[in-house]
Amino acid sequence: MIKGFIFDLDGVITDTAELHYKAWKNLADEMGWDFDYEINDKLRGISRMDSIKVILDHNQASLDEETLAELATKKNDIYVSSLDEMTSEDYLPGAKELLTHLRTEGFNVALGSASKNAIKVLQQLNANMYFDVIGDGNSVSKSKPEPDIFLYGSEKMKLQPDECIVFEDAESGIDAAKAGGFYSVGIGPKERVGHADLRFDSMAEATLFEIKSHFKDLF
Ligand code: G16
Ligand code: MG
Repeated sequence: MIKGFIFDLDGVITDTAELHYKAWKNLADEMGWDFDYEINDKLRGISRMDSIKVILDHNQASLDEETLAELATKKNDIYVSSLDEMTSEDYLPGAKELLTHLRTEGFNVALGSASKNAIKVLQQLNANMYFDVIGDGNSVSKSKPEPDIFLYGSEKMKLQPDECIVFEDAESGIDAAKAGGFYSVGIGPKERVGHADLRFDSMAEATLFEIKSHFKDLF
């Protein structure tokens, strides 16, 4: 029986991927590193420090941990200031409607984001009221594809993993949901989230009606 939902933030509730891209691009240009949208897509759902390592590997470069941390902080400063522009108009189409519907039907709802800036993003969107539990990059130490962030959410909601559906736009996020024993909904192309139990191209199609129709034995 499904009693709860756990939502990833970036790429599911709002599209911060573009803002992350601009901030990484800014740093990469300064460092003379190659960085494009294809690599940016590989950073979906993974932590800031893991992200900079992916960029470094792509450029066959190596730097000590301390320099890496400094550069990641620099990128983060650019990213965080770009969040000031975000408003309550910046939900991905369909996201606010689904969150509202889940509230009216009385489901438990948690956030399960890898971002350490999730609170700021929720504030900018004015989205706090949709969540009973906030799990973010500060809640657990092991990031996706480990299931810890989703297990944090289900435990706080006092639910078992198989009573929850996880929404994710990242390959590593669907891997994490599966590793934890959750049902999963992938948002995005088949090549990225085709291994989810159910997939939609975008949140606009992810209505509660569609979800209930697919997982009909679980409602
Ligand atoms: C998000 C993004 C990732 C980002 C990560 C950490 O995860 O998708 O690209 O690297 O957060 O973000 P921050 O640097 O703000 O801590 P999610 O899980 O919300 O998709
Ligand atoms: Mg995401």
